[in-house]
Amino acid sequence: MRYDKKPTVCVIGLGYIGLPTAAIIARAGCQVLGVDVDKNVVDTIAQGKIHIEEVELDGLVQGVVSRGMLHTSLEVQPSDVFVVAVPTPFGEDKAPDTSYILAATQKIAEVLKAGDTIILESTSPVGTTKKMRDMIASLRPDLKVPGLSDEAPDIAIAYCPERVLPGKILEELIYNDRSIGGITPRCARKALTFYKYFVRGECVTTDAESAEMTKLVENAYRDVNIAFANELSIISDKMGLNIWEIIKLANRHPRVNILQPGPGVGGHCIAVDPWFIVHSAPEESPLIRTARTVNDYKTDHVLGQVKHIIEQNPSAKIACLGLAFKANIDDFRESPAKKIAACLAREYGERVSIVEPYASILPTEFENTAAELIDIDKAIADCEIFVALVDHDIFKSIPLAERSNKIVYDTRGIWPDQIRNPE
Ligand code: SAJ
Repeated sequence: MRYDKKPTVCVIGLGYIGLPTAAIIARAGCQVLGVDVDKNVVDTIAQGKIHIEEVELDGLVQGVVSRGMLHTSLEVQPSDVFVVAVPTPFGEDKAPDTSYILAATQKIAEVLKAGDTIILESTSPVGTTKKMRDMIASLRPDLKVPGLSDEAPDIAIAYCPERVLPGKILEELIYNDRSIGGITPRCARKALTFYKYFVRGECVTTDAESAEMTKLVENAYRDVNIAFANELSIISDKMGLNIWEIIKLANRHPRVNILQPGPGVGGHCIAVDPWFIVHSAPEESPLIRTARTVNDYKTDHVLGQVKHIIEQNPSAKIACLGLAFKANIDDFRESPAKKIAACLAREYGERVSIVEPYASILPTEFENTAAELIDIDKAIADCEIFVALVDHDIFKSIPLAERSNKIVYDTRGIWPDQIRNPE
């Protein structure tokens, strides 16, 4: 199956996934319209600029916009392919909120024509792609939709989750394998033809529900494995053992590969997606639920231990190293490091300084605190307590000579040459 000429594409949602995806598709030679509800985002990209940080994204967007391959709009417009990459947050009760997906579907329905393909990329609870299909069927009774008619359908609908890692998005968009779940096999083939324009990894077709569940399973797998590492670190704190040494030794076993403990799990994916599984099957998912609880609790555990150290050293100044949710990125969303640093700033006022090379100002959580954003040299000169919260390369490079007189609490194991965390 081939498109006679490269399809026109409308990417809805221009965030961390939608914008890089739109730019890569445009670079592959498709005319792309990027749509977002935020006028600021639409205007910024229209000028060839970007509103998020991602390696090499600025040059790519600037290039495709200046060549006229990527345009932006607040409105969905007729296209051959629609790619939906909007957020799916969860509510207070951890129930997934698919309202952005359904709002996008409604907009697509207004401009949909026979021959079009709709692809959902947002992380979604199982059954969401079929919900989109049902919504299209009710809004556009003039179109034959897949799976609801014996005749050949007019349109194709598929689920194809992104699985790219922040910091490596452009590379992984091209080289990762993709699972493509069609409402019908024909839908999957249609979507596969599209992905072949820009994906070099293998594209494997399946049904929509399996692809939806696969995405949730991937992130739940990682969450459970990080929870194992975090639980081991809490146990080791109690037993007075060095968890970094133990994990390093255990991982020499050919079938053991324990992940790294940290201050908790951050970002918009791993700490959220497992709840979608728990919400669908609460009785059947004790392990996944407990992993979430352990990873959330790890942040409180770190906070408790750091406070203990601070209170034993009443005049010492404290440097919190890092706010990002993980190393070498400027993304502070749902970051346990930010949560810990902000709690310390609220409690210990001007004794607390923050070092975050990826921030130019402190996030809003630090409003009404006396905490200051300082550089690493000032922290080395002025602070007696170092709380290492993020494993940014710049922190790893601080030699022992510059830390040996510090009281160090290292949540990431970045300084194996330092005496382990004080009890
Ligand atoms: N973390 C640890 N210990 C580890 C690994 C990670 O504490 O050994 C922490 C990180 O510090 C961070 C959090 O977990 O706070 C998540 O980081 P991550 O690098 O594991 O994942 P994300 O959130 O950046 O991206 C994940 C990826 N999923 C998987 O690896 C299964 C990515 O491929 C997905 O595309 C992304 O979620 C997503 O959008 O769903």
